[in-house]
Amino acid sequence: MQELTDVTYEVEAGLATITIARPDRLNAFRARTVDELIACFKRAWADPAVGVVCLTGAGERAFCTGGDQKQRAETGDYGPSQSGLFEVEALHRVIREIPKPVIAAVNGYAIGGGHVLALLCDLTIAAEHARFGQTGPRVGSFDAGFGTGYLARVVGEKRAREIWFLCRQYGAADAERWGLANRVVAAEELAAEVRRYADEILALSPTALRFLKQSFNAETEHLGGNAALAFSGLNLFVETDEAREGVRAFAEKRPPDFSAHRARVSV
Ligand code: S0N
Repeated sequence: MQELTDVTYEVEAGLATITIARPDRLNAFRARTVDELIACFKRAWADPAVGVVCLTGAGERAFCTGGDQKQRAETGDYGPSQSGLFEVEALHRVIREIPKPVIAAVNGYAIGGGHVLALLCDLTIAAEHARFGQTGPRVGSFDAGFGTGYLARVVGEKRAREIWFLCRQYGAADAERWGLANRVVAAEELAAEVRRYADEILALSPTALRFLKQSFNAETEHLGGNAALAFSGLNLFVETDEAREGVRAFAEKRPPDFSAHRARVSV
């Protein structure tokens, strides 16, 4: 595995913890971050000493705030990657496909693509100050694969549509009530609660857990096809003036003005 710069990886007593370590950008991911996350998930998959994986963010402010908008404003993309591709779709797949339970420890903002990462984890434990939400329609992006279809499975259609159509933020209590979080704890209790969940899981049959995870996944596997379509659409959309207005507005710390682009959906 290449040297880790954006992510840390540690294993303790059966629990692998993968931490996005870019706190100065509220743990937003660039292409390299995504490569490293995939490599860490595969390492946890292959390690017989690991039975549970925890995904979290460094510091106290953020789990992950999605794609790195500053990088995007600077270079028009998410920076270099090993393959030349921005492998977010592959990251989504490996979180689903690793045959070991994945726990999101949401220690602050889970926003945009970061919200989708938390959503895709098997279980979510949130700190009381966690904030959940999507921002794509404000910043010129969308995740119309698992980010819509699986979200609707988890929270229901009306709530999923509200999350995407209003781009609001929701607190941990709402997230627990809506089924986005299994449990909410005080920030200082988050790591201990993840450890307790992991220890209970580690006492169980890994083969039974593998079959169960694959069975749960089978019910929503068709959404992978939607995801492929959605990312194809997104790759085209991000080249438009409409999407660029979202990127520019974030960089300039002002609200976006999409009014000139309404004609596109009025045909
Ligand atoms: C998280 C928010 C709400 C926090 O607000 P708050 O508390 O007021 O803090 P800030 O002062 O705003 O933030 C502190 C510093 O952190 C930087 N920062 C925050 N988020 C990001 C980010 N995502 N990228 C880069 N930097 C970030 C701030 O700029 C600030 O820095 P300084 O102090 O220098 O000003 C608020 O920060 C917020 O709304 N953040 C943006 C969230 C967001 O819109 N994320 C992106 C959403 N879209 C995606 O994730 C999609 C990407 C994707 O999945 C994709 C996949 C495949 C192909 C293409 C794409 C694509 O979209 O292009």
